[in-house]
Amino acid sequence: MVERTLILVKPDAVQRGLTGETIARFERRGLQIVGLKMVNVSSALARTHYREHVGKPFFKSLVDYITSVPVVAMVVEGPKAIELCRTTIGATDPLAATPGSIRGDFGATVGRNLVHGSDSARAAKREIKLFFRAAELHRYNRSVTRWIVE
Ligand code: ABT
Ligand code: MG
Repeated sequence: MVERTLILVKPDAVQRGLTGETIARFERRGLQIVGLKMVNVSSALARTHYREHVGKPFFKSLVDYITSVPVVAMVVEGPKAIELCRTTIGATDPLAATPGSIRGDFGATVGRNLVHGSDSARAAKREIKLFFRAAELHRYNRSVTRWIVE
């Protein structure tokens, strides 16, 4: 089943120069990037995006963090992309994340965990809409992925 999911390269990853590395992990996994841009996350967008965490003790620092500097937002497509991306990203707490995952290789604390990936089909649909207009998403064209010798 081909799915789309929202990935955010969070402020700490952007500032540490891990944008390319992060994008490469998804590309090399065999997934396609169908939307990509840098976004200054407003406080309103942060609150909507993380609405399930409203009221939790870490909510304010979460909003401060995600709005601190621009993030790189992308929509990634592929078979079971939602679960595949979550596995590629690793567990929420980098301490528990498997080495080989992004958080397992580059992360240290849950409050600076580098990457976001939608956690369900419902969340993916909602979050993609928050960050991208339909016209900003592209259909992947398999006919241009191989050399054509004329
Ligand atoms: P996201 O991909 O950012 O949604 O992380 P993930 O889905 O792996 O984890 P969840 B549970 O959604 O956490 C959202 C953000 O809240 C931060 N957080 C979470 C804390 O700072 N302390 C906590 O105890 C928990 C549970 C980490 C997540 N990301 N950020 N930034
Ligand atoms: Mg989450």
